[in-house]
Amino acid sequence: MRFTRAIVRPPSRTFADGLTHANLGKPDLEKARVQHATYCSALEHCGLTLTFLDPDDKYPDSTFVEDPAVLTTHAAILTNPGAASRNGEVSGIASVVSKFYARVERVRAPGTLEGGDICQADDHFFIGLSQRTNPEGARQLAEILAAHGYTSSIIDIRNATTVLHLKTGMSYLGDGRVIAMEEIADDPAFAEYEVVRVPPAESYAANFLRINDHVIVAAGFPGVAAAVRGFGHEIIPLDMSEFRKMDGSLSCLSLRF
Ligand code: CIR
Repeated sequence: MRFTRAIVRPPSRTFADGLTHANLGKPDLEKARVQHATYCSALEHCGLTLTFLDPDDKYPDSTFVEDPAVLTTHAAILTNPGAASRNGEVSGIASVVSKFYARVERVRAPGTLEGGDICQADDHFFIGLSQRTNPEGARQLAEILAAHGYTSSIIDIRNATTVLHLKTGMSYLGDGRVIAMEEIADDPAFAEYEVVRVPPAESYAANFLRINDHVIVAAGFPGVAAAVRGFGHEIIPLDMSEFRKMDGSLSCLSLRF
């Protein structure tokens, strides 16, 4: 799967007021802006053309653009975020997504779903059931994906206390390989995949981004970096400290398509 574009939105002045359970302290906005700019340069280095949305003070979590939409080659799907404070982010994302996709689908109430719970593995999608994505939201997405020729499976992370979204704890590296934190590594949905387990001390790095010929990883997690390199990938390590304080990881900061 090759990507050519991504949508990003720099953190707003209200960034530190967003939702978080990380207990890592208040993020430094200036540092977050620098980390975001470095992240954008990394995406460009991977060959992506970026569309920048303006920071939106009304929505402190809106820099995490991954959650209000799911973009695939054949379909764009707007989500219905389970976090009430984030639900209004969808309309802003809808206007930009409709510039690139002729037809845009939607997950509707009572279904809720956030993009962080959706992990694409070639023509298959893992859909996480979480505090943000409910069974009805998952059902609607699976139906939309099936109509566009994709298969999907459900992974229930509602009891995995340390994981906000499915992709907080796993990523797809390509070539049938999943890298996942201990809490979800044994899920039956991965039965036909090669699973590389991430020990608890490095679980933050289970969220990485395979983009074309590169893999962007969170800096400071040598085990995950070595595992990814071991499969022959060139890695780009990025400092994510300020986004981590707000429960955000690498994938959350962009919509790639
Ligand atoms: C939230 O709680 O919604 C944000 N503070 C973090 C969202 C992270 N997004 C993602 O994992 N896709």
